[in-house]
Amino acid sequence: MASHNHTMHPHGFRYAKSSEGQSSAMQMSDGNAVPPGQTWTYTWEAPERSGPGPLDPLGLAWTYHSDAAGTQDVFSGLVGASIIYRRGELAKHTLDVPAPPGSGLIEEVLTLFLIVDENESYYINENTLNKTSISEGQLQVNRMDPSFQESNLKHTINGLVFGNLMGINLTVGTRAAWHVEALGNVVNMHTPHWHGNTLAWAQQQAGFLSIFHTPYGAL
Ligand SMILES: [Cu+2]
Repeated sequence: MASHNHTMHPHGFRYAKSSEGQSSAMQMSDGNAVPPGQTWTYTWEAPERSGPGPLDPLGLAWTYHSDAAGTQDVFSGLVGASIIYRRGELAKHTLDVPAPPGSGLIEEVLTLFLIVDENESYYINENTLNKTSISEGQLQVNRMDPSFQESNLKHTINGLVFGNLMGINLTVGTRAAWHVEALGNVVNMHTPHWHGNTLAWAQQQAGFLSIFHTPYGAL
């Protein structure tokens, strides 16, 4: 069970204030802070404008995240994505890659580039004190030590560090769409690079992308 209040706050959708899921929205709604063990149903609508525009790819990925205490929620790992397709496209795509042979589905990959600042995680105390064999009395941690703070910046793709994203398999000769997201604070500037492949991006061919926090891209 969660140890803190959480919410679901979407980007890209239309919603009433009661479905915003953002504590800083300053609106009294139980959906702005859902306590552990409780439930809340959000209603989000995807009007035409939530989907791809005329020059966009076939589907657009939007971020959602918990926002009960701002960045703390994201830096505790509570972040994901929704993809909104052009009308009639959903059934032609699959996030299971590689797609089943002969299915003709468009393979899709979604990668979130995020430097997780664990200094701001809900779990920093627990992780600092309890995840070592050193007893609490013996552990000397200076939270303000710049080196300690730097050591808690975890450079991740889909929440995984040190190359633990085990590889993404796509099928030769199949169309693929690759959604790229970045979130976080100002240090989040990423340049994903596809060695040996080129991408169609904004009506150009590209080998890499420059992305900053919060925007998204689909290739
Ligand atoms: Cu947000």
